[in-house]
Parts: sequence; C-alpha cells; structure tokens
Amino acid sequence: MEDKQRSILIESASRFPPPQGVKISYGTSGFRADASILSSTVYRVGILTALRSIQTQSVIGLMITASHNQVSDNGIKIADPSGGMLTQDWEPFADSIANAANPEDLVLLINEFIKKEHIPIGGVQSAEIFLGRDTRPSGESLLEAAKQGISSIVGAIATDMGILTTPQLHWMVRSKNKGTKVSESSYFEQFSNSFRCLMDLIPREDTSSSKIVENLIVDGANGVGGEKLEELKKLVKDLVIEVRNSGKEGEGTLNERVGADFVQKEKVAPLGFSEDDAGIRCASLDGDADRLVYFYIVPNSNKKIDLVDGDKILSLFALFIKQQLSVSNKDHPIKLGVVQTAYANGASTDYLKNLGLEVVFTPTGVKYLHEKAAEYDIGIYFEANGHGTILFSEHFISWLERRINELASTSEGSEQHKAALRLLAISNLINQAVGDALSGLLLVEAILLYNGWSIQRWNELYQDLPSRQLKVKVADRNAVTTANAETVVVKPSGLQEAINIEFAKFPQGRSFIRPSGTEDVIRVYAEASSQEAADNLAKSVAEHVDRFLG
Ligand code: NG1
Ligand code: ZN
Repeated sequence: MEDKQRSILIESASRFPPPQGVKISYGTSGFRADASILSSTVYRVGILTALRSIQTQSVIGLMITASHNQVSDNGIKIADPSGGMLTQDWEPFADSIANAANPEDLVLLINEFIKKEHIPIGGVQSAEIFLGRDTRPSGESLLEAAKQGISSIVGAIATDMGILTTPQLHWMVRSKNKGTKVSESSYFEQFSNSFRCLMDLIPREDTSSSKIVENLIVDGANGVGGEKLEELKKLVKDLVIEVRNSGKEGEGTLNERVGADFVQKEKVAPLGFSEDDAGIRCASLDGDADRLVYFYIVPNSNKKIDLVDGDKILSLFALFIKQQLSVSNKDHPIKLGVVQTAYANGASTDYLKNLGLEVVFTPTGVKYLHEKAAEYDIGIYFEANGHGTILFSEHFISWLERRINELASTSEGSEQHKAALRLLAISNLINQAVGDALSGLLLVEAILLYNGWSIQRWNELYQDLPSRQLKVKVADRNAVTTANAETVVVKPSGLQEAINIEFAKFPQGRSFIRPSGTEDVIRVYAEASSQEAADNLAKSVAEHVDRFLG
C-alpha cells in the first residue's frame, strides 16, 4: 500500500473509533446492532465495498437497514455485482476489519487482504458503490460514515441512491452491472409492465376471477415499503390496494406491533387492523420490504389471524410454474427445484413433495437459499418468514425465448404459446436479485386472479402443522453449533439428545434450535399435531437450552 493511501486511511479511521468491549459479527444477512455503536462498522464496510468493487470491476451496493428489527437498531447489507448478497468468502474479512481495535490494526488487515486477493489500490483504479438506506432516523449519519469509508480508498466513489427498500438497491446494482437502466422509475416500470403483461395472459372469459380483484390491504410496517407501494400502485391499475402503516408522520413506529415479522411470529393482526377487516385479503411487509406474508383476520376472534406465510407463497408459485411448464413444454427436461429451511412448516414440505417437486434444505439465511436455487433452471426459494424469490437461469431464459418464437410461428395464441409467455413474464416480474416483497406481491395477486382464488381458497392448499417459535437469552449464543441444515445440535454435547427425548413425546413432533444471526438469542422452533403440543414442546426445549447455556 502506498504511503498516501495509508495516511488517508489512518486519518479517516481515527474519526470512527470502534465501540469499546463489543464484538461485532457478520450475521445471517450482514451486520446488525444498536445504531449508536455502528458508525465505525459502517465506515469500515464502506472500505470493504470499495475493495470489492475494485476487485470485481463492478458496482457494489451498501444498504443501511436493520430490516424487521426495532427502530433504534440499524445494520448493513452488502450487494455483490449480481445483486445477490456479498460472497461468503469475504465474510471473515468483514468480521475482522469490523473488530480491528485501532487505525493501525485496520490498515494492517487491509494490507494483508489486498495482497492475498491481489487487489490493486492507491493507483488509477476506479470503484463505484451505490448507497441506500431505509427510513430509520439513524440512517442519515450512518450514510455519511459509509461515504467516508468509501472515499478513503483512492479512486472510489459513492453514489447515494436515496431512501429505498433493500430489494430496490439490490436490483439497481444488478441492473447497472448488466448495463440496463437503474433509476427508481425504471424499477417501478419493469415490475408494473411485467405485471400488466401477465394480466393480459389471463383468460378473461373466466368470470370467477373478477371477484377477488376487490381490496387488498397492505401493512407497510411503518417503513420504507409502504411509501414505495404507494408509488407502485399508481402504475398497476388492475389492483385496488389500500396501504396502512405506511410510515407517514404520526402513523406509528417502525416494526412496533406491525410488519411481516410480527405477524408471522405472533400470529395476530398488526396495529391499524380491526375486526371490521375480518375475512379480507391482507398482506404485511417488513421494515425494508424484502419479506412478505399474507393473512386474514378470523371473524369474532379478537384479531386472531390465519397466516399465509412464505411457505404458502412458495407453494402457490411452485404450483403455478409447474402447471405452466407442463402446458408449454412436454419433452424438454427442465430442472425445477424448491429450496426451504428447517423453519418451513412440515406440511408445506409434504405438499411440495406430493406435487412431485424436488425439495432441498439449506441453513437459515437467504445467502444459502439463493445460492442453492441458482443451481436449477428454475429455482424457487422461500423462508417461512416470507423472504424469497424465483431464479431463472440464463440458459433457461434463452431456451424459453427460442421456444416462444417457435410457437409463435407454428401455433400463435395457443395455450402452449401463452403458457410459455406467462413464464417469461414471471421471470421479469419477480426480482432476480433478491427476495422482494413488492414484486412478490404483484406475482401473488396475478396468480390468485388467474386461478380465481380467494385468500381462503389459497390457504386451503394444505393445512399448516401448529408451530411455535421462542427466543432464549443465553450467555454466549456462539456456544451452539449445528449441522445438517441446522437440524442437529453438535455443541454443547448432550443437548441434541435432550431435544430428541422431548419431541419423541409428541405426535408429529419436530424441534430444533440455532443461534440467531441477527439478535443475541438462541431460537427455538417446535411443531406438533396440536397448538398446545407445539407450545409445550417449544417450552421444554427452551428449558433445556437454558439449562445447558443459561
Ligand atoms: P436469524 O436472526 O439468524 O434467525 C432472521 C430470520 C432469517 C433471516 C434473517 C435476516 C427467522 C427465524 N430468522 O435471522 O430467516 O430472514 O433474520 O433478516 O425468521
Ligand atoms: Zn427485511
């Protein structure tokens, strides 16, 4: 590293001292902590993104958000050139620089890393980083720290894309690197146009579909998603969407008893919804709009809901794609795969397998699911909490385009031709960079319309096994290690045996634990044939966790 570059780094790093006595770690989807201790981390991640941009000669994204966490938290997500999450190979470097004790140590670590990775810095190299942030009040000053980190690498520039949803920023990074338009309006255009395209391919003579065009009510978690959905809905005339908890002044606090995480974990309606909404199709976004769940309020139930979670969104998508594939193509072998995690409801896995689909499991975190889904021609992945998307391989898209041309000349307007066109429309409607609540919502709505289904009919695809999730505070969550896509506890020894004894007591019992990658807790999941049994199983497993680790 040249002297000039070194002194710029030493000088700027001294303005962002790390918090004392706290270890910061790169978790399930980046860094997350109380916003008050994050500025040094954001500054250092700014440096990291500049290095990654130089190495890949592509634009990298840096998003400031703590997703579904409380408003006083903040965090950082990084978008790689493809629009996906930062390559896992760089996570150890992210971890080590975030924890460097002083500017000298930081420079030492950077120096070592750029030598190992052959990253030329300090010369004429250029780098560009797109910055985005959600609506958290701490976002503005953290954004400044990110800019300082980026500009401390010679030749690197930061482009502030403003307040965005996480998937919007990932989409912009992907688009820029593919050489297409990147503005927010082009994002809205792409998704609203492909929605219209799919709508035009719906057989209109089927009048049963018109009845579900009625209201959709969306809970925007008082975050950035509500605001953006207001924009998007102006462009999609076929849908009537009412946005609540849209983040407007005075409407409520971000993620506080609202949003997809709250709805999915607590299984009650968010604030702003009442008995008057019973039976109506509702959806909830999370704080940065990369998660989507649906629900409806059960009449006379004290705002209890029937949850239509990520597993059911996945099932709706998988069923539709499978149908369209079998109509559009009889002979060409297409690899269609479904990716879930251990949190997927057991009933959803059975349903998908019964459809004849290949279902595979990965650990929690979309970085793992995304990577696995990318191995298929069409890979559909979802976490139960509503984060997911559908990936179409380039190879498959070229094949599909050829097929569409062929059919256009031999049987234009046939069902076969239309099914192939629908698949192409889906590939443009569903965000290819990362799970996106807004794009996912448009696809759900289009499929429901196509099928003429109410949310209740959709929910009947299969019946969820009752489940319960709990969190346990422990002294050191890293004392737990797991294997087999997090279904087996390896350490501390003896804990898995104790869990096995518990779930053997319950019909259809299943339970697992894992350290959270976004909060300082151990998560407990339990599933069984009745709610009471699932609750009891979760409780007794939580007690074992406390006994082994408390
Ligand atoms: P952790 O805290 O590691 O469980 C949570 C979600 C993940 C993922 C990340 C990122 C659950 C049980 N876990 O991770 O699926 O979405 O947040 O936001 O929902
Ligand atoms: Zn999120």
